[in-house]
Amino acid sequence: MAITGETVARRLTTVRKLLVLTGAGVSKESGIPTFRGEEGLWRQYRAEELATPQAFARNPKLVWEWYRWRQGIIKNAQPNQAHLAIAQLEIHIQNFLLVTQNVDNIHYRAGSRKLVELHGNIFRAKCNRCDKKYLEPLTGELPECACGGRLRPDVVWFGETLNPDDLDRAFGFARECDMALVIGTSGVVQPAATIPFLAKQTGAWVVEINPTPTALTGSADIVISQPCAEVLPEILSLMQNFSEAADDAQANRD
Ligand code: BJW
Ligand code: ZN
Repeated sequence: MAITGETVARRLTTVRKLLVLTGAGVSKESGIPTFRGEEGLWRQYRAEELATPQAFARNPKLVWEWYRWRQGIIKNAQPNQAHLAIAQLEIHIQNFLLVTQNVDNIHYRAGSRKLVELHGNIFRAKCNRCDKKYLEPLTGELPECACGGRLRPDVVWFGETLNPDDLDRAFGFARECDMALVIGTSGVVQPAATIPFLAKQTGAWVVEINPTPTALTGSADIVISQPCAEVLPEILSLMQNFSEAADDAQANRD
């Protein structure tokens, strides 16, 4: 593996507080389409045209149809090596937080528990009148709440605010961490896109893993331009080797 991966692995053996921020690219190798670029299109629509309260008010059937289509893909997908490696990092590094923009629940399925889902979860719904939460599967093309209100996916659409507790937790951790791994996000959607810059401003070492350059690329301390499901398992195994070597050296001194 390239020298950059080794450098990241060495840093991970001494990290005090690690933040991992993920986006759609982390689930790409599980077969789940990302949002932007050609492959982000669903029929002729772009995500920005469907993931809004206005789109839901105008055509709730169309929006539900898009979410049902995505739910189907996600249900049949499996966690990939990147999800699994991130779950392992949580086990090895005590002071850890995973902040994901993904709504696919796959980090959880891979074992991650110290997890903030900034944009919600596609397998939950909520009432647009009384805010009651429901778990999928729901019946009917246009599911309704017991109160008569309309149910909608429990995700954060453009123009809507994020859960303030989740955002505080993510921003607070970003300000305190000494290393941030930013994986598979184009970094165009706010406020999530601010997180790596907050970490950087307060002195953290920022690593980007993304085959395509983003607005963060120029500011990151290390950029690994490869698919994350290839790179992360290698970094994890190098990190474990370095830790074991350090433990052995310590044991020899004792
Ligand atoms: C790989 C890979 C591999 C591929 N390995 N990498 C300040 C300035 C300007 C605008 C705003 C602003 N503040 C707020 C706004 C408005 C708006 C916004 O940011 N707009 C911008 C687009 C300009 N933000 C909001 O409205 C947010 N709310 C808010 O701020 O409230 C307060 C407020 C309201 C109104 C006005 C002002 C303030 C809410 C944002 C909610 C975003 N929701 C969505 C949908 C969620 C539900 C669903 O899933 O349907 O979240 S949009 C969509 O984008 C989804 C994603 O989580 C999010 C981010 O996308 P992500 O993950 O980065 O995916 P991609 O596809 O963009 O990128 C994939 C990357 O992976 C690429 O870079 C690839 O190269 C890479 N990749 N394979 C590693 N194998
Ligand atoms: Zn209701």
